[in-house]
Amino acid sequence: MLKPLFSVFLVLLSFFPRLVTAGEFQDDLKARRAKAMERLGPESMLILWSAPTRVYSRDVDYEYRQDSNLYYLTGIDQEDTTLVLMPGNLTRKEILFVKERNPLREHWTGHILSKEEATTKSGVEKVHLATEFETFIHNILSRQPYDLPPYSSSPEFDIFFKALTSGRARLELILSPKPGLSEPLGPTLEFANRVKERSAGLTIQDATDILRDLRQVKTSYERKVLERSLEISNLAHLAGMKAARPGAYEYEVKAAIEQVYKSSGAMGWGYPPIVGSGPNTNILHYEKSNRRMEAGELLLVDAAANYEYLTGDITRTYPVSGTFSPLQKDIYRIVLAAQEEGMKIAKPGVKLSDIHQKTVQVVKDGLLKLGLISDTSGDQYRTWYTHGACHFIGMDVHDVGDYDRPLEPGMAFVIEPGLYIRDGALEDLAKSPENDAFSQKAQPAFQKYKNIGIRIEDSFILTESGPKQLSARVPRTIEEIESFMQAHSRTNVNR
Ligand SMILES: [Mn+2]
Repeated sequence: MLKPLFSVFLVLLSFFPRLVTAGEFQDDLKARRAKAMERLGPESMLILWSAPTRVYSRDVDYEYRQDSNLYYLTGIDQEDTTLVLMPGNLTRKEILFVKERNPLREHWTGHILSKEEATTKSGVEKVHLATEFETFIHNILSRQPYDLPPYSSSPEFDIFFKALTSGRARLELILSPKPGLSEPLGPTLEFANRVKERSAGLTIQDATDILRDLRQVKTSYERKVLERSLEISNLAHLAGMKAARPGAYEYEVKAAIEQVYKSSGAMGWGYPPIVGSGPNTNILHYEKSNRRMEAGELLLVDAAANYEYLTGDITRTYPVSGTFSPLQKDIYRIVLAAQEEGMKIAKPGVKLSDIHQKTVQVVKDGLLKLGLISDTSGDQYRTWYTHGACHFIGMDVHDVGDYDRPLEPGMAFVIEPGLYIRDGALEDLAKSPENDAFSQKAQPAFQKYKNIGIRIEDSFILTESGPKQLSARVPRTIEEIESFMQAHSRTNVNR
């Protein structure tokens, strides 16, 4: 009886892509570029480059990952792509440069977009070959039209050219984050410097904030894709929980998670899955996943898929044997309460730092009761609560966003308090009489709770009617987790 039902579910899932049509994505890309151009103004030119390919070893590359900003404005995930926006132009406001098709190269490494295909994908009408970019820039900066008939008197580029003449023109590039003084400049800064030396009348500006501000508020198209991305991540977490059991290796859980990503049409992970058992629950970005988990231990899993360039962020910590020990429950309850209090205040007008502060209050009270801190007025809690509770999510798991900007509908973020009773934390405290006293006082509680690391993380999108928890399908409370783990333990014959 279950089988037909399951196939109905699969059929329903396969309908999903039709909810998000190709045309809808292009319309959204056009709207994003229009908004970017509004911010840029008519006297500026924005140039965005694609991400480089990266060598894994010898002649094998890593899987290609497009630059988030370029993908945000073009939807093109091919290397050697450049987007130019010139909002002041009459018709050529958007210009794309793509690499040339090459049958032999395509025989080896796959299809290269034709100019027509690049237009279909991105909605950008004017497409040139990447090899033309140098001439294009040279022409524009010398106030020579490009791609117009010879001796044409078209005013196509007039606004930008006049701005160049009068010294008001701006070249907008992504110049952040800036490299350190002894680090190489990187291609964008080098380009900026070359332009500066050759072209007067042009101010070079950092467009980072323009893209940041746009990406911070998700479009309705992005909201749909992000929801789908998190649906996949939810299923992946459930699969991971089913694979966890005493005697299993961390990588078995990791494999179960990634299997769901790949078989659901996601590109893969949005960040490498963190699957840490026992003492490894205390390693924030643990990547090895080669330890065998033992009965009675906790497993911390922080994982989410990259689906169509949108990534959520979910963490669950659960007992591999199916039941929390009383000591594990003590810590778990604090983290859960902190998260729930944080969730209560996640509303428009609030800042992510307010939510973090709310979690800090709850954590301080809880730690004091367990004897892990002796004073709630200072920073003792930071010994065990070592990171912030909130960050934005989106194209990047720690997405761009202005943290001083109050929350508004369309913003997506996580709430992820965590407590890590890790070896060495008390010894690491700066030497002072106060810290020595604290360390001494906390020692018995530390011995009791040591090696317990717990983080609970959920992804949210703020909608017009309040926050929507996109990871709600993954068991989160002690009761939910225990009943799920027990229902799916290996001893259950119906598994
Ligand atoms: Mn996170």
